[in-house]
Amino acid sequence: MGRTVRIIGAPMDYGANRRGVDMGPSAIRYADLADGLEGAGVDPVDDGDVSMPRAEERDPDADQPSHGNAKFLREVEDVCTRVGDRVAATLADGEFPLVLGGDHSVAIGSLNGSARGADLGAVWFDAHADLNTPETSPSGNVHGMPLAAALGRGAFGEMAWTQAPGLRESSVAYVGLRSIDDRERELIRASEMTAFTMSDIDQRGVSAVVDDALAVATDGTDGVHVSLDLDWLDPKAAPGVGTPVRGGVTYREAHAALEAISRRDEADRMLRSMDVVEVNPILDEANETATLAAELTASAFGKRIL
Ligand code: 6HN
Ligand code: MN
Ligand code: MN
Ligand code: MN
Repeated sequence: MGRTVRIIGAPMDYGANRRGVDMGPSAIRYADLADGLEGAGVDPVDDGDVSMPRAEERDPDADQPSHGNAKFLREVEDVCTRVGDRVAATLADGEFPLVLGGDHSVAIGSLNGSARGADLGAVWFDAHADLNTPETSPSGNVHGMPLAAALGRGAFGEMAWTQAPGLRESSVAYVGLRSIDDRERELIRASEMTAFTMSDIDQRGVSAVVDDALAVATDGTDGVHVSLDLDWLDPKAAPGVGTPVRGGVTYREAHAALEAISRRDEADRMLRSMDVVEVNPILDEANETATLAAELTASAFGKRIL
């Protein structure tokens, strides 16, 4: 018997600067995610979507004076608390939580839930560093802040709901960075995180880089959270994202990377939780990006060509 993978939809767009990313979970399901997972030998169970605060009540600045430059933080808290509780409950039942975004702010919930009572490592596949705080963010969009939130940096130090208790900075590895804000660059350099950029992938190949990222995230931890932001890929392969950055990994490199995750997981079952985020069907071409998201997820769980 394979593992049960519980699919948790988080149709969140409060953390991003454009609508449409809230349709990500539907689009990824429509792209036959469940069939792909079965093909990978795991047993998918769909847990449905967590509920969202009503769009009519959206007001980025309403009654949130103490949160500085972080839009819709109260809505993000509402959603991420529910995501975190579902992730923690899924793990307590011995199942694997797979969170479908939604914008990347949902990872605040995934990390919080996965790091309750466990030492967690994280591998962050992203063009962006997502390390802004309400103080440093140039946009105010919380999807550019989830790692800072989980690590309790800046104003997030006062917000217990954002924090991932068992996540140590030194157990976080980025893969594929290529768009970093100036303040984030300083923060990364001063941090204990490991950052592999696109240049590292160019020079060493994606499989070797992912193996190194996994070495960082597994060292002294109970398991690894994989966060897959689809803008990690080149926009040619994944056009349906809100913040595309050219120069990302190809379709083949992306598959090789997630296959490297599954090879390691086959050896020591280190994969603990995962989120797949930033798919925006409105910006997509014929559901190509959602289809890729579903395929890459299946690859992470061990789906092979032969
Ligand atoms: N994402 N660094 C930029 C910001 O607004 O903070 C972009 C963030 C993009 C976040 O794609 O998950
Ligand atoms: Mn089944
Ligand atoms: Mn991101
Ligand atoms: Mn990104």
